[in-house]
Amino acid sequence: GRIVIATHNAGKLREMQELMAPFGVSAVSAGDLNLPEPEETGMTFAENAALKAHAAAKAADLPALADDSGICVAALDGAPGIFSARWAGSGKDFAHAMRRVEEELARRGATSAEERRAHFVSALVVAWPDGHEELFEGRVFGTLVWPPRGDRGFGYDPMFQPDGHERTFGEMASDEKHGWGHGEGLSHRARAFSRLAAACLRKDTG
Ligand code: ITT
Repeated sequence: GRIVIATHNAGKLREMQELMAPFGVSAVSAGDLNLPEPEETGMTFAENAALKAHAAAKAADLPALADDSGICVAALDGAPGIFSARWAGSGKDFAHAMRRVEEELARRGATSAEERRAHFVSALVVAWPDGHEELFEGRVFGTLVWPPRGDRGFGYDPMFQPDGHERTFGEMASDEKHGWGHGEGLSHRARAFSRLAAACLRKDTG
């Protein structure tokens, strides 16, 4: 079968392709098909993932898989959250977005280790052209470091150190960030994919 990966984010696309590789499904990206980018008007990760997946499924007349994700900082009342991409501005400047997180923490006097807690969320929605959809979510908890470390990954990776690890996501090779070989995986996206895979297995086995 063929599926559309409904993202225009290159870093995310690469990870989704890697995470889907074991399934042997042939995937084409929304960018390759020149699909328009729908406006993300939802109030939750799940709503925005559904918006993107349904728009791509309708436009391409193929099943589509979308990821809506972001980083939630407890001491910032969950910000940037669903606005994680938007904090980088039109120039997609994530050095700036990470600095903004750090400045917001300082402004609020959030300096203790406990106040540097954050988690990533990934909401994956598979949508079919007939309007059917399925949702899978994953999250990973950790600590925000400053200054950022590492130049791998994308987005906020250099600032995020997952619990139980010494390296930030920005210092990890993608296999390590996915956490392959360790149960449900490590990253929010890998964990959402584990849940998707588990649901497919349940379906196949009745
Ligand atoms: P699409 O909507 O086209 O998929 P986008 O970048 O706009 O691309 P989102 O609206 O889901 O995607 O924004 C998610 C942002 O959250 C993304 O731009 C990153 O900055 C951040 N993010 C999500 N997953 C991440 C990860 O694994 N590592 C680092 N940052 C991540």
